[in-house]
Amino acid sequence: IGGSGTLDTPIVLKGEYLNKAKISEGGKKLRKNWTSTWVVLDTDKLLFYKESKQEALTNLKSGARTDWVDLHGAMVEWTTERSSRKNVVQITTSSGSEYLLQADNYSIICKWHDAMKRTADSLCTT
Ligand code: I3S
Repeated sequence: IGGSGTLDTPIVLKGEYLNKAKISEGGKKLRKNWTSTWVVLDTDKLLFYKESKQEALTNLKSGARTDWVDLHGAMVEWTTERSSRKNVVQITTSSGSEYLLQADNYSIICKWHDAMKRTADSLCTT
């Protein structure tokens, strides 16, 4: 895939509601707080929106984006240790922040795991 979106106009490879918890920032542990979040996978980053899917899709530019993750140098892996929940994927950024993404449906989260891993791996050459 050539190019990448900007923060205001991401190239949406994938968008779905997932449960998200940020568990550390810059190496510092945070209190875990699971929230249902509209997650967008762009060609080089993940974006999180707190609005509904419809609002997020029609208004990607808005201030509804709560956070984003640079996938350059990020590690994407399954974890059974960081949560008692099932189907949890951990994303560790190059700046030392850690996020957990989870869905009860295995097939849904499995596709996210594969897509995020593929995206992060593809960035090694760009
Ligand atoms: O990794 P932790 O600290 O056991 O995560 C649990 C806590 O965040 C808990 O909230 P309190 O901080 O109020 O204890 C949450 O309710 C749990 O969901 C967290 O564990 P899971 O296993 O669900 O990720």
